Amino acid sequence: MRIREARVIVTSPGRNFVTLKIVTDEGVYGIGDATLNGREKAVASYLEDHVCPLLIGRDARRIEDIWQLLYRGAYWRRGPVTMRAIAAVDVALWDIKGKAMGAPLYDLLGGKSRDGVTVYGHANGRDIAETTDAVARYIDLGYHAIRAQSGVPGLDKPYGVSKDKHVYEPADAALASETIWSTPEYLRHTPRLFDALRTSFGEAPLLLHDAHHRLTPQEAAKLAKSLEPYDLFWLEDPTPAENQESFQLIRQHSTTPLAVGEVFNTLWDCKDLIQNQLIDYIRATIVGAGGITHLRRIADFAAVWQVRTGCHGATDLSPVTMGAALHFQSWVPNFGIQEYMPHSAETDAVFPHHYSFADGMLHPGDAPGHGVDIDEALAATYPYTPRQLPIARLRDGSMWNW
Ligand code: CS2
Ligand code: MG
Repeated sequence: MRIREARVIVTSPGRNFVTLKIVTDEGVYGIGDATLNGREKAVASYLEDHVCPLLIGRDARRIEDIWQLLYRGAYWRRGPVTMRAIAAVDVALWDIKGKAMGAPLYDLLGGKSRDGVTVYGHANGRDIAETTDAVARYIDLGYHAIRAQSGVPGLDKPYGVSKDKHVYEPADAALASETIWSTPEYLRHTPRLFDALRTSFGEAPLLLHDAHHRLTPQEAAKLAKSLEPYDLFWLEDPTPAENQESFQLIRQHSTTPLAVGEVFNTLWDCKDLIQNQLIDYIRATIVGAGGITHLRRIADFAAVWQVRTGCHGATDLSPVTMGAALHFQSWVPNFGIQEYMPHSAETDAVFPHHYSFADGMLHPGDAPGHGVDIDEALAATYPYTPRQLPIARLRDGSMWNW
């Protein structure tokens, strides 16, 4: 089974997505997601100009060898662009293998380890009252786990709060829009949010929160400690994780579970965090971390220290990634949870899929491969629209972490 064609499809049904389609000489095709929010064209070019020509004529069954070719052969290893390009090829080849063998991906990985993939939804509001109402809505929808983000008094355009009560879409302008951040207000406000949520909903709901890289290690330790009475399922991205050692300070002061990794692209980004037991959940994704082939290595490494998966699943990861992730999360023994921000109806129409939501869980379906397709004709009606993520500055103008 040889690779006859590999082409990149850039489409923007409400937001930009980059998809790779690989077609074999036997007519079987597979698709992979290569979307990098705010830098989509970089990955599209990396694939079109440097990777696709390398694939033509190769045996589509040799997934591992092609992964090693693209990783070692680039010489310039790692990074979000390279690893997303490799991920797209990897997932497309796993999709082809599943279709050729008439097997859903989870069966190729080792079969299902659970009946469904527990997900968490995104509740947000401009203030505590609106956020409380949003959490109530998610509970009514059957979610057992809910991420809560609210506006912070005195801060404009807070992270994670949608403008119009629809799904939060951060990439909101052709060039990075500016937001102002101030940590003291946030550190005072956040415990009040979770105090109000526990008062309203009791101990049962699994509550999560994303600090989105905004704190220093000491501030993160302070927040994690202040949230202990509210028994969070996890505190996410408490501090930037380039310096993996910095998580020791948080661990010394709090037992609030920590989750990191949506910006990671290889095992090397999280090796120390995992082996020093500095985190509880690893959020690396199939699209961000080199595909199924590499994320499986990260998950198996994490299992040694009982770190569980908590894959990122925002709307800027396409339905192709969600489909593949649900097969992966159905199999992986050290499963933690899966983030789920439903895509828009126009996105779902471009990417028809077999996965479905019921009783707080997503189910991958049993179609061969990952069960997601792309309607190329419909995709072509949504041309690329330049969009970038916001940036954050402190009130004195200093650049900060968005
Ligand atoms: C967030 C993301 O879902 C999350 O946990 O961190 O929404 C993140 O802001 C976006 O994926 C960035 O593109
Ligand atoms: Mg996050």
